[in-house]
Amino acid sequence: VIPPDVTSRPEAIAHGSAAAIEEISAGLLARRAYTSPKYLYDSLGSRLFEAICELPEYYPTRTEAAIFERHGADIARAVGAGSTLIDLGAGNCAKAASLFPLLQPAQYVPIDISRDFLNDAVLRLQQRFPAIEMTALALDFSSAFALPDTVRQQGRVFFYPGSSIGNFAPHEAVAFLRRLRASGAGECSLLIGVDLVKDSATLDAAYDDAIGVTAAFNLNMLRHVNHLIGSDFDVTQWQHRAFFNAEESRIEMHLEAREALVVTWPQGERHFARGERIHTEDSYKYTPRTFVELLRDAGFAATRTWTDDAGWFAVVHARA
Ligand code: AVI
Repeated sequence: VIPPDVTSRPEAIAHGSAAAIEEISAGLLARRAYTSPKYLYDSLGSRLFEAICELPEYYPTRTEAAIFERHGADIARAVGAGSTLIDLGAGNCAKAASLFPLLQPAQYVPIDISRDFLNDAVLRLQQRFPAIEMTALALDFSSAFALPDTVRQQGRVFFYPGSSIGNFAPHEAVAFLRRLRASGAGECSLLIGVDLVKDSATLDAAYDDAIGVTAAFNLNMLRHVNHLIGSDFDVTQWQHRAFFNAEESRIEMHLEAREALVVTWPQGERHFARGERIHTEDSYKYTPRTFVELLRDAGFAATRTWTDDAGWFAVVHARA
């Protein structure tokens, strides 16, 4: 199966809106059907992703944490104390909060699309860390955004952990990082986690775990799409497929039809042959060199990279 044209995937569309319906329909009707990976994340999908992070096969979360544990002092020196830590996709803010004692930011700026979730998390965090000024921003940082004046200008550090950058195609990642640099308005830096190329058996297992949590995460997208566009996907007719595409240096996730079937929704219908797939996510894997090149392309230089002993994951600090 040839992957879909990822360049044509718009990323900044509100869920359930007419634009979302149009976007999902276009993907389902494309010659090689695809959906944007953002539709993996309804409330069940987000909880399934949290469960993925605890799986023995899914090494990125714990490997990144181990790098911060081991090289924390060095990373903190590179970032500098008294920074303005801008947390992209902060969620419950737990990852950044675990680094506060180490990084000692003067201001913490968590950004997430979910306002209620964010406000609750920040209220609790402010009580634990009263000395850190906190400014929560509910916005979609995947499209262009401007930081308000309440965000301090000096020492801005964009924090983007978890290798979420891997869910962008490389050219999209460059465009995204360039936009970040522009919204940093002047001197800023980036503290970012990135998953590295490794043997394909390890990669395949991380995205196709033995107890089927990742399969459930992928299949749940069909229920989310049913909810958003009124389609009649039957999840029992589909199976999870995930594999490393070495040529493209990415894990691909697909849903594959177990039998010939038809899916209908108010704006369209699509026949799927047995074995036909919907491409649901890419997760690009880099080498330290290819990732530093990508950062340079985006205007970030003077990088420092820390990895684990096995070279499975990297944390990179780069200056704009
Ligand atoms: C969020 N993102 C970094 C995950 C990844 O590894 O690409 C999403 C994921 N998809 C399947 N498992 C995890």
